[in-house]
Amino acid sequence: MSVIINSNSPWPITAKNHYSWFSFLILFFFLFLHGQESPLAGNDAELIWTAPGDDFTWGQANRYDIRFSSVPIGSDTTNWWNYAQSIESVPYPSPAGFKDSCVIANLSIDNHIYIAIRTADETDNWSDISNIAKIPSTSCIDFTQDGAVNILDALYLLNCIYKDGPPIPNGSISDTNNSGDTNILDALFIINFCLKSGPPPDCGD
Ligand SMILES: [Ca+2]
Ligand SMILES: [Ca+2]
Repeated sequence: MSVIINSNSPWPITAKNHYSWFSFLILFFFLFLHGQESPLAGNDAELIWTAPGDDFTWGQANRYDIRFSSVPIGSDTTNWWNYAQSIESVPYPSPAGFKDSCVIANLSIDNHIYIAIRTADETDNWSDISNIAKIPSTSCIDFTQDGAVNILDALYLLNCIYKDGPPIPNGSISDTNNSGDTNILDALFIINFCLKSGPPPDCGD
């Protein structure tokens, strides 16, 4: 029996910036024992969604197609999808209702990133496009200007505020938590964002 998948809308997908504690330990290993730059090459985002199943909310789908772009999706979703970049390492769909996830590595921090999923059954009946997950730009807190946001940026901010370190680069914001002043809480905001899935900074549109 041919089954049409309706996987585009039962559950929303979410995306969050993701850093593992392993990366955190590696980072400090380099930072304190070798005094080198962070080994993290860019921003990773963890995409989490609920498996839609083979027939709306039950069964098991056959495969996912996950794509992302820095271009807002607009009204022409087909055109957006056709020009969006595919993610190579996607998981095999779990039974309906279970959580699926994947990590998208080395995303640019200079733009908002938009991500969507389509799902197919065993006969390649493809669903419509899911809701759009949005990862905001975080370039305004990349104080080290290395194309990544991590704990080194928090340390840079602390060094600037309390140790007369290098100034905050043009285009960056030191009041990361938007409290009206700059202090250690702004460095903690960055750490919370990078390591504890805290809220992202507001770098504007
Ligand atoms: Ca940085
Ligand atoms: Ca602040």
